[in-house]
Amino acid sequence: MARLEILHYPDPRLRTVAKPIARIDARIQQLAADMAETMYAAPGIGLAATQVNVHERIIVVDVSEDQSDLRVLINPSFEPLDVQTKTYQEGCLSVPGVYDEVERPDRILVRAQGLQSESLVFEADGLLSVCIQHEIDHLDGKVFVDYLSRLKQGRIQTKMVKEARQRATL
Ligand code: QAP
Ligand code: CO
Repeated sequence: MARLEILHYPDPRLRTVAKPIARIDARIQQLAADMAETMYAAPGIGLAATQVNVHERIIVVDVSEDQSDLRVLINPSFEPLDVQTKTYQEGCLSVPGVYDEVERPDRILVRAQGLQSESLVFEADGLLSVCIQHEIDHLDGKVFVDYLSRLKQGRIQTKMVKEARQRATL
């Protein structure tokens, strides 16, 4: 097990589109374990491989209160189940200290593979739905701040660059 380093916005590597995973082997199982450890240590409720600079389609999510509901989703996709949307206050381990509202479909159907290559198909709503959509966005090179106004994006970028400079000159 190992904790992985998390890329911070506006790192251009967060814009990489991740490749499908063809074979779920020991390497992917190790990656999933390391991603889960990294997410729990943060602590966070979701992490995409893109955020740890691995550009393959795998995410880990656990929206439970007590870290009891880990989901590892490989090659995940979703479709909205109705037109209803919901607005949530989102955050991101790649944009620490920044939270803002994003509107997304509420009820979704999720398809993915599990760690034993099994097919997973399930419905999600509420926080789990938001979190899965947020993490799939990462695999497509998107960050939640992309949904905010240009003005807010600019302010967030300035804040993040300033904080990165401060960390570098400690
Ligand atoms: C995505 O985000 C998410 O700013 C997962 O200082 C978040 O785990 C989906 C975190 C909210 C839906 C709603 C953020 C930790 C964790 C921070 C996270 C921070 C420390 C974010
Ligand atoms: Co994120």
